[in-house]
Amino acid sequence: MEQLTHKRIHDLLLGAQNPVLVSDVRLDGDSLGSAMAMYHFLHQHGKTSKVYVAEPVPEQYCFLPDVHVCTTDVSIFDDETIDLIVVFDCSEAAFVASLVERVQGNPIVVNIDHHKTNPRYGNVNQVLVDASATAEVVFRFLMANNAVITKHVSTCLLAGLCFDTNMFSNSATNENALGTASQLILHGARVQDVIRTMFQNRSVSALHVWGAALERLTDHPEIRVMTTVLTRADIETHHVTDDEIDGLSNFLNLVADTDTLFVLRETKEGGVKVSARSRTQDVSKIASVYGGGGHAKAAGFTLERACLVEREAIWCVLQEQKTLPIAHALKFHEFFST
Ligand SMILES: [Mn+2]
Repeated sequence: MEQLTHKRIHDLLLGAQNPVLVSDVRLDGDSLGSAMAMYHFLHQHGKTSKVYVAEPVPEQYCFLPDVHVCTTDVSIFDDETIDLIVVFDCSEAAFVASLVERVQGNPIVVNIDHHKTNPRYGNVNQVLVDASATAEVVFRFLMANNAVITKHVSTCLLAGLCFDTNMFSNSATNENALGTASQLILHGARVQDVIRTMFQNRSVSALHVWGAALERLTDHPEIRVMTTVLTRADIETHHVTDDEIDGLSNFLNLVADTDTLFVLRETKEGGVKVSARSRTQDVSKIASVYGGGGHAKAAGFTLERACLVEREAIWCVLQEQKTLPIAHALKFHEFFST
């Protein structure tokens, strides 16, 4: 089935007159790298495609070849000649629907992903949950179709793979991830650029914010959970973007002596975003209960109309006029055994 779908997507891509590639609504190294790899694949075949991103591409990704072709202009979808929309690394059906709706014609939607929570919203779905990254799904697509893997394609895919495996350190890292990376390096991926850009370029301000989060780490040893928080004040005083602090959960997950880790941070929109990472628990369960999603070992959700407050040295969630310590607010004891 996987091979058939790879071939079907190949036919659709090469037959399309006006294909548009779409990154996840929350842009990251994997959704962007995968979309850009496909852009280069199409380019090799003499086809131009547009690449839509819901937010501007962060500075750190400017090393990706031709990444400037990405556009945040949603009006590109007001075009009845669009006949194919390929979405990468995105589980949010509503986001995709909002884009597809704008097209007057009847484009085919191809959904390429690896998230367990992907609802299979496409006309064609290639959701491979055993893949460590969508970049690996794209790599498997290229191999299945005997495509020539160029330097540009390799660099884009390696960026995706390195991002999702946190540089081959998290539990998504398996032999396939390492095997794929090795193939990509053989095909000329700019490995040093990828590593440097993704992991070695934290600004002093970003590290100060990490420092605040480190100081507030709270241990719940009976359930092997740790939590920490970041407020808007932390983020805004240090002028760091949400994107810059994204790596914090991954970093803590790598170094903290716990099974499961929650990083809570206040969002611009007046909610609290919760990122969960675990070595042993399926955190996608708690994420789905709170309306989020993700993978077994890395998931997230947002508490709407909520903020974080410190009460007698305990960080609490204030929501619907109730102030509860994080462990109570998120009902940890229902999800994690003692
Ligand atoms: Mn991914």
